[in-house]
Amino acid sequence: MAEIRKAACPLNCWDSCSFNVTISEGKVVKVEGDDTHPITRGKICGRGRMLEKRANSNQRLLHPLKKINGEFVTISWEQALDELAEKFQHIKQNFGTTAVLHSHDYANNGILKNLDQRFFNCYGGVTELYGSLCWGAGIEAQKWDFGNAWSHEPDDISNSKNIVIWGRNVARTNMHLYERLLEAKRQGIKIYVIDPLYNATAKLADEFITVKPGMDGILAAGIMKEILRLGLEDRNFIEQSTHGFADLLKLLDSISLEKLSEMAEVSCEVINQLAYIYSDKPTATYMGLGLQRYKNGGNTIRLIDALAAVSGNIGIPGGGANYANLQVSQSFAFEELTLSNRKQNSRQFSIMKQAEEVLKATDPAIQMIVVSCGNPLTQVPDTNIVEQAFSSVPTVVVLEQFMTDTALLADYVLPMTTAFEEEDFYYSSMYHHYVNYSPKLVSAPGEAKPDLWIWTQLAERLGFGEDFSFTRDEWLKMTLKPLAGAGITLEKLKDQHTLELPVEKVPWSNRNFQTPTGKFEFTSLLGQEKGLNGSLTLAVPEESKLKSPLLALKYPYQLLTIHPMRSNHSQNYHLLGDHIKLKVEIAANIADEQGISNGDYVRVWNDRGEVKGYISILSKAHPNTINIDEGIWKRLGGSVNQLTSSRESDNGLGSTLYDCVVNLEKIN
Ligand SMILES: Nc1nc2c(c(=O)[nH]1)N[C@H]1C(S)=C(S)[C@@H](COP(=O)(O)OP(=O)(O)OC[C@H]3O[C@@H](n4cnc5c(=O)[nH]c(N)nc54)[C@H](O)[C@@H]3O)O[C@H]1N2
Ligand SMILES: Nc1nc2c(c(=O)[nH]1)N[C@H]1C(S)=C(S)[C@@H](COP(=O)(O)OP(=O)(O)OC[C@H]3O[C@@H](n4cnc5c(=O)[nH]c(N)nc54)[C@H](O)[C@@H]3O)O[C@H]1N2
Ligand code: SF4
Ligand SMILES: [Mo]
Repeated sequence: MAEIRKAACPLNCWDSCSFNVTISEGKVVKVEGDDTHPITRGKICGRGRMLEKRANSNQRLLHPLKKINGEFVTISWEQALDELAEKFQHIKQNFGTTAVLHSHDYANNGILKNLDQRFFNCYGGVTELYGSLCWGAGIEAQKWDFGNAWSHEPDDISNSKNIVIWGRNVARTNMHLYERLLEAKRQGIKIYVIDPLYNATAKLADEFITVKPGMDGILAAGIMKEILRLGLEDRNFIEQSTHGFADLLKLLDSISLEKLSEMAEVSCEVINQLAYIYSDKPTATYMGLGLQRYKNGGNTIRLIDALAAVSGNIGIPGGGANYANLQVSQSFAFEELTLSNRKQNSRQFSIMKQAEEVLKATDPAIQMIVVSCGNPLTQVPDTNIVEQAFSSVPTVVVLEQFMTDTALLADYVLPMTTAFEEEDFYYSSMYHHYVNYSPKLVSAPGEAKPDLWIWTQLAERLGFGEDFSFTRDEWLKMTLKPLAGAGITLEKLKDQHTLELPVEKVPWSNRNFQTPTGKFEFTSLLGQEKGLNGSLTLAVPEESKLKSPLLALKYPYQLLTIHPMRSNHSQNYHLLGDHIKLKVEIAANIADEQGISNGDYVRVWNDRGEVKGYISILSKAHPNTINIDEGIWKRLGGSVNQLTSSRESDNGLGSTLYDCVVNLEKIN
């Protein structure tokens, strides 16, 4: 007899959907949307539905594996855990705990997935990664400007007069915002899309504005310059609630509108039009993460924030400089969960440069890498160096569901459960502020185990078992403690399945910013305290003709590697079938210049590496722009990160994945 139960999407996504999962004979047979969820309202995407296929796939890892003489052999859990515990002890005694590197990312949004940090802290503190491949530059930028990265609640969008979707591929990556855009359009709200690619969201827009990749800050500066020339700025907000406006004026006076227009490759007429749109309040800005994956990424987000401030769109219903919503993750008891005070030693590597850091580490050199919830061989920039680094370390341990590119390089591969095989609750700090409970629905195949089970088993063997002697209920209650005052308890969450977190629905409406001056900061004191340039600048991408003219001559095209439609990063490619081909999308001018047609086989390369794939011409993309969706596996022609750079963003905390120039030629 089939049974339908509520569950939640575990994937790293804006939307954090609630599910109705059909179970029959102990197996998940169908994943559908739960129409009682106030935001996701019964609709889910193909990645969510594919979780059934992921769970039931015959490619699942079922037993612990150990590589012996280059071949994986099945071993027992007992042997795997005993050997690993012994290695942890040996490393601690002979090299110190920071000889272990914990490499992880955001593969799963379950709260208990953070317990890996508790394990490594209790072990004594390992080498950890800081920064984020995903959104780091922008988060830091908003901390400088507002003191925090908070967004308006989804319902607030109906208060807008204009909506600017700035570098977010909403139709593909954030489907429930797309639903809201459709409603907004019916309501008569105007929608503008600013993007180098004419994506599915652009099709819905009243106007599509194409911009040179990485030049959005320059465009925002142009719009501010026009607003000020026309006297359309919000004087009250600027005078009462901001710091450093004189510095901004000086910056805008240092350059002409024509020059800004030429740099951004957006006409003065369009800039003028955008000045009126921003002043016709309330105008909401929804930024994506694409536009900050550049060397100048932090500054770009800061200039867009500044535009929202100058035009008076901060702290008002229907406005906002919406990027991430850290109010969500800030609701839980992370300290108590992860026990960072238990760490005796620590060392940090940048997540972008983890491979280079491994290769040059001494005192101590890295003896073991443990990978949880990530696939660095495919997802971290400059793949060839990542491969070299991971191959150079004596022991690599990968906790995985499938034999990924990273797992293939490992010495130990430990088989993990998928979301429906363990209990947790799920949240996302990207869009809405609801949490979803997800019970264990089915048993795991073979000997697959939850991450938490592994940390618990290893902790026992290493003598800190009591730090892990909690039941799932106790762990979940621990994380929810700060929410007791708001009436949020585990019992209520289990009973109601989806709960709304207490957040500011229109952040900064009281104009109490969390910055050192308590104001919105055009010139950031926090940035200055960190020894960085806290002033806004007119910075451009590192790999651009303005910054690196010789490089741009050799590599005339800008490569974007945006998120794929049918996969969350690398997670589904192996399930989509072996006919999958790497698609190279190119702007029409490139096809014309090189005499290339749809379907042609090409090589795309730069000094870091090359990939090969099949052409698809984008008639409306910004000139000289190429896109290859990220996430594709080595055996299918990837990773595209063979081409990308491990450089960090201006504020040190973000990646520069889209700040990448390449050349391209037709091959046979
Ligand atoms: N289908 C699908 N959805 C996903 C994911 C997935 O892998 N697949 N991943 C999830 C995760 S982890 C994340 S971080 C989010 C990311 O969500 P998004 O931010 O929407 O996704 P990206 O693919 O990073 O890039 C988005 C857009 O930025 C544009 N862009 C790139 N460079 C620039 C620029 O310089 N200026 C401007 N204006 N636009 C630019 C691209 O053309 C693209 O349209 O998506 C989440 N949702
Ligand atoms: N070129 C390029 N590179 C990018 C990006 C880009 O836009 N362009 N985007 C970047 C962004 S935004 C992000 S967020 C990162 C994402 O980088 P990752 O998080 O490394 O990417 P995923 O493909 O989601 O890989 C996660 C792996 O974790 C496994 N996994 C899933 N659930 C669990 C679990 O519960 N436990 C364990 N142990 N493993 C699990 C999956 O099988 C998968 O192999 O990639 C970044 N890399
Ligand atoms: S991947 Fe995102 S949109 Fe798709 S089902 Fe999961 S949370 Fe919803
Ligand atoms: Mo991400």
